[in-house]
Amino acid sequence: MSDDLLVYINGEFVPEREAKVSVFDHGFLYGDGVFEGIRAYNGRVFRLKEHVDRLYDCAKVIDLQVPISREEFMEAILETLRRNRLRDAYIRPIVSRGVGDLGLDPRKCRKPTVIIITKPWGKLYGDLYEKGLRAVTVTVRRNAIDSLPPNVKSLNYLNNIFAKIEANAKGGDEAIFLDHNGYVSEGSGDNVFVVKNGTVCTPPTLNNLRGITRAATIELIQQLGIEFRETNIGLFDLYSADEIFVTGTAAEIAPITVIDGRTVGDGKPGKLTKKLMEEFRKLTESEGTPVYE
Ligand code: PXG
Repeated sequence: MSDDLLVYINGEFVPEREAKVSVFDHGFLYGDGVFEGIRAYNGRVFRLKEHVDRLYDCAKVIDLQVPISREEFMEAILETLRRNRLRDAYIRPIVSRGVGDLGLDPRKCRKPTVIIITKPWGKLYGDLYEKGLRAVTVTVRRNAIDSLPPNVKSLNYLNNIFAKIEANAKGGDEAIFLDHNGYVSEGSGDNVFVVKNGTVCTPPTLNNLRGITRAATIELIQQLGIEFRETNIGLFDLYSADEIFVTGTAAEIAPITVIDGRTVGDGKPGKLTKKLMEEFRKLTESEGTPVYE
């Protein structure tokens, strides 16, 4: 069934089996490109414009000109969902530098490659939304902000994969990065929040991805009248937190109940975390760009 799904490649819809890129594409050779992760809930795409805007911002930062307009990109995403008759889906837009030669020089790549993959999708962490995730901080530091800024959702995710490998080895469900100053940065594929004495805190976005779910969560926190602070977070704050949760398109809002072997709060998903999970579910059910109307 999944084999019949169509993938958008440079304006054409190609069956998954035949959806291929050149070995000379610099996205493949060097991780030279950018991507997004978007969700559709019940026939509506959540925060479509925000995701496409971030994709174009990231492309700009790596000096990559996306060959179609933002409007065309959004329409291509909707059309890919329609062709695949999907209502609940994970959407993966990719823009790579395109086909070049074996040299690094991006000027050799004449035309960026644009790909949109869509897949049926459920919950990333299964029953861990009730039980909570075990998180571990990792030795590998988040990419320095003055080398590959973590704000760029680039195709070069080795830093994140390093973190995931380490988390796997340590028996963690998710890795938490520190930056080179020892400040909490983010998870391998999500942003981090801590709750202490009723105040929700998350790091400013200089050392992490400007998560769309992070932004939506902050809106919910403020609408609910919960105290909120954007502030640097250290290991002390992490280990002494009443609640910890992560946010991401794939993860949604997921509670962390163990951090580096220490029990968070009473070891169950926290009260504010559960409230935000509930409100986030309502939000994804009530807004979004309609795919089929
Ligand atoms: N930080 C990083 C490093 C991410 O990759 C987020 C935060 C959350 O951002 P959004 O906008 O989604 O709220 C991400 C999201 C996965 C996976 O398998 C996750 C992401 C990308 C690819 C895969 O969990 N990114």
